[in-house]
Amino acid sequence: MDKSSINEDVDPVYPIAERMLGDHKANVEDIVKYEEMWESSINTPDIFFGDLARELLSWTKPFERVQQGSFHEGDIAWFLEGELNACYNCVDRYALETPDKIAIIHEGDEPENVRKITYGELLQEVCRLSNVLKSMDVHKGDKVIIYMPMIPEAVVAMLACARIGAVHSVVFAGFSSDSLRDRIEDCGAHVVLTSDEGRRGGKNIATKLIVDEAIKGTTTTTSTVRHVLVYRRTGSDVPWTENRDLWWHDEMAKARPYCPLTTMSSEDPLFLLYTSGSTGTPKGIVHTTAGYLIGAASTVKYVFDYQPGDIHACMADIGWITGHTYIVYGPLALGATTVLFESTPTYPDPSRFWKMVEKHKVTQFYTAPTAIRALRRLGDKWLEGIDLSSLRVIGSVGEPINPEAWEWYNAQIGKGECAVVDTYWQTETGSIIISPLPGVTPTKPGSATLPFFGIKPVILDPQTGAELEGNDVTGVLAISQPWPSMARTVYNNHHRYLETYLNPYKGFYFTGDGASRDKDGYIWIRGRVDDVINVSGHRLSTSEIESALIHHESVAEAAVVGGHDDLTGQCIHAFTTLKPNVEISEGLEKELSLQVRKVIGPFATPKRIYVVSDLPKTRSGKIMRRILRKIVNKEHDDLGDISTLADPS
Ligand code: 6R9
Repeated sequence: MDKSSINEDVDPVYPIAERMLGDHKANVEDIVKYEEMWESSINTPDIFFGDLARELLSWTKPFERVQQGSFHEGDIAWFLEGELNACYNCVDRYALETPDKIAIIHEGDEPENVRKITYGELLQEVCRLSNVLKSMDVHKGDKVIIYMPMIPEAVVAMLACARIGAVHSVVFAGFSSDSLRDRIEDCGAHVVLTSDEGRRGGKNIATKLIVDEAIKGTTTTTSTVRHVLVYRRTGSDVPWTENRDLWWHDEMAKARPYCPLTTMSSEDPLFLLYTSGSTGTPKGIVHTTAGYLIGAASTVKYVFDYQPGDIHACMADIGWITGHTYIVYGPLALGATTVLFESTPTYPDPSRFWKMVEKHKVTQFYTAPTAIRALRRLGDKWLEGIDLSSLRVIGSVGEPINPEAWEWYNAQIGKGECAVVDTYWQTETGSIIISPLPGVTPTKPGSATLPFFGIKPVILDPQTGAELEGNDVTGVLAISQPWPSMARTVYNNHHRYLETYLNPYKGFYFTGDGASRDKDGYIWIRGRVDDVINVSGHRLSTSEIESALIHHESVAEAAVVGGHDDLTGQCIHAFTTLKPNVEISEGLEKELSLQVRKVIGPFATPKRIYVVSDLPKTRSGKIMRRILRKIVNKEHDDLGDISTLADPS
């Protein structure tokens, strides 16, 4: 984040939040009540979360102990001995009570294509698909890959897995076949759910073709995909492998619209989601059933101040954690109506989001700073004549939001009458961990403000690991006690879980982000302190991009660093050296860029590729990315200590 543009000295501002009051009663009355609740969530978590878990979830067998385990041991577990089913909690109980209530509003790629699905219909669809999965020999604990566009069937797929205890792993449909293959192999899935094609921004996306390519290249014997279930979205011709590929509609037509629920223990895994870390291959983050659901449901209730009748619209993709928690599990666990958006903020024009808010009378709207910045730049004329008065809470997530974007969002979208929630969290935290509460927390543009219930943030000295107490401190952000929705492990690699999150600072969960606590105790997130780059809220590791480049036949070495970008927050700068006897050819940079797109996906395309004669290295041969980072961010005068450089010139 550009530090020059933020001002921590501003006094906290109480949001007008008139719309919080109106017909609705806020879920937390005021800041004093918040403080009381937060204290009790920290000091007596067994009581606080025990009560919350009984209030928000339905159990087939009550839990006997609220929590056990510690950061020291890495053996955290919540709601022990309890049994429940996530699908029952998100679908059945509302289908029984209010079958005609709309569960999902699907706003298709073309604005006129809107589909509404009731809780009653959702239950039938989920049951049918659960039976189809069973007929494909999917059992409790098996992994299922979902590689689908933003259509209701993708949500049905997640819930059907949850119903029968299969562990879904949704892969963002912007990932390449190589990335998809890595994920299929890592989790050993036998079944992939996809569509013939996707539609986004008026263009077709060849999802089935990418799945075919991913499977063709599979190398291990354990991950041989037995079946690909294909939903017909566009009707285009797609290649077909007899016996392996099955049409969704054919199989669904054969299946019974009721499927019994599989009982799950609180700590049974609900899903895997791959995310980039600072080293090596992506990690399969494991979330468990009860703790994750509590985090999802309670943050929709408190951070988005959910009230019955609300229309909750999260603009993320279900391939990312934000889509899991705030399109699917959180809103549905509360019986809300959730909006599933298939298109882009600028298709067919930049009024798309706002016309959608008006059309569906959206009450909670949640998007990323990149989208806010882009729409702000395109001008306010795209807002003219559109009624946004249904909105009460507008949220931001994924990267630091600069105060100018915050102010625009507040004034132009919230009209100064909505609560603006800058929500900080991660794939690993499962749900929001630092955020204002609507109508309760005084806000400061650019600060995620105060911790959610059960979260005790600390700022540590990055070198010594000592806790920096009091206010006005800057360091790395860690959390000092376990909370229900935190990831439990990295799939098949608990060692990596410990090494990444719990061992860097013993006794703490390490977020990987830098942060300050200002004079009022407010948290300001400074961005990643590891080798993770955040482009438009998409998390990428520098080493993944480097290894994609090194696979190119001409490249000898590669070093990737994040540069500042006004629109996307960060952007990718890639430095490469060529193998001996390879000449720089015309179009080489383009070729290297294509290489990254092919290996990872289009969203990982470097903004700049520099072919250089040498990279700055220490005498022991380590590439000094720190220096490259300063160069791309135009901080030449402040290269820091370069005494260890082998060749300072
Ligand atoms: C939910 C999500 C996590 C990383 C995280 C941090 C950045 C997310 C933020 C934010 C500043 C916010 N991040 N929210 N930075 N302010 N409100 O985005 O998960 O994809 O795992 O990314 O995103 O750097 O560590 P994920």
